[in-house]
Formats: sequence, structure tokens, C-alpha cells
Amino acid sequence: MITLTTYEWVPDFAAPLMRALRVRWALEEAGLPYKVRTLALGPEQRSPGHLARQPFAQAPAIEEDGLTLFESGAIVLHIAERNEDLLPADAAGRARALAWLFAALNSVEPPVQELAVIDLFHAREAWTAERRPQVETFLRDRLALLEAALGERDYLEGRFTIGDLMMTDVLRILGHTDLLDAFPRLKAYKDRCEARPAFRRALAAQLQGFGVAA
Ligand SMILES: N[C@@H](CCC(=O)N[C@@H](CS)C(=O)NCC(=O)O)C(=O)O
Repeated sequence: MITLTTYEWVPDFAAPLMRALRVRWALEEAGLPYKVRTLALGPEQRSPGHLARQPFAQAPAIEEDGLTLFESGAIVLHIAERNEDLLPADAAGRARALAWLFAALNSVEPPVQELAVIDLFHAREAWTAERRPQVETFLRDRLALLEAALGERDYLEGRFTIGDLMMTDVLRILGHTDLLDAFPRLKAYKDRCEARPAFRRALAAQLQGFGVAA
């Protein structure tokens, strides 16, 4: 059985966002039971035992049958490999789903994360007055292009894949802003993915684990 390493506690604002959620969501979609190991924020992150699991002293990580894996994208892909509901079996469908998985992590998450870091960790610091509008402008353009690529489809490739799972979890990081209001089809897409029973179960489990009310 997979063991997921997550934190024993995070600040309330981070509880619904902590990246272990992606892993829980993929596990729920795949119908795989899992165990949870918790880690304390602080020195325990840099213990030899944890660095062997996650070289950058972060979470999530998983272990299964002697395999230790880090990076939420790699973990979600590892889980999806055994479930066609997450990753199409045909080569072209698989390649397209992987393109969206990488796009979420490499083309959308960086500006989303930069905005979140400014707002959640550096609000009211002088330098953000110049940088934040630049990031927001860049991000709005990226979101507009993403919405155009989605078109009228329910999911990025017409059917749900790990690309949608990761894209949704990345878009959720913008929850402290109203940025998605300008992109109604993208917002509806995110809501559609979040309405999936597997997502609801994953979120409930994560919030319960952090002792936060749903
Ligand atoms: N690229 C990594 C990022 C992991 C990450 O940023 N984890 C955060 C929690 S969501 C963390 O461990 N933060 C605490 C720290 O960096 O000390 C992944 O996707 O797994």
C-alpha cells in the first residue's frame, strides 16, 4: 500500500492548498487506499530520513514496495500509470495528457505561485508595488490563452485526465484572488473538476488531517 508523507500541521490558509492534495486526489480517482505519515515543519524536514524521501526537504513524497518518490507531478503520474481513467491508454492520448500535466506545472504554476508568494508572504512590502502588477498582467494573459485552449470542452482533452487534475490544483492557488472571475469558462472548468467525488474526498481527508473544518 502507498504511504503518503505530508505535514502534521500547516497554517490554515495552506491547509486546502498543500500539494499532498494532488496526490490524495489521484489516489482517490484511482481507487487506491493509502496510509499517511506526518512530518513536522522545521528540523524534521532536514532529517536524513526525510531527505532520503524528498531531497529538497519538502512534501509530499510517497513510498510503495521499496520505491520512494518525490515531486507531486511524478507521484501523480506514477499513480495514473495504472489507471486509464487518469491517463489514456493510447499513445497519442497519453502524450496529450502529459503535455497538460507539464503545462500545469511548468507554464501555469510558476506565475500563479509567484503571485501567491507576493500576496501571502510579502503583502505590503514596498517592492511588491512594482512587481505584483507585472506578474498579474503576465498571468492574466496566460489564463486567457488557457481558456482559449480549453474552448467549449468540459476538460482540456475532452475527457478528464491527470492534466486536468494538476491544472485544477494549480488554479486553486488563486483562490485568494478574484482573477478567475474574468475567465468564466476556466472558472467553470475548475469548479467542474472540484465537484468530482474523488476531489471532495481528497480535500476532506486533507483538511481533517490538518485539523481544519471543511
Ligand atoms: N515541486 C514540489 C513542491 C513541493 C512543495 O512546494 N511543498 C511545500 C508544501 S505544498 C513544502 O513542502 N513547503 C515547505 C518547505 O518548502 O519548507 C512538488 O510539486 O512536490
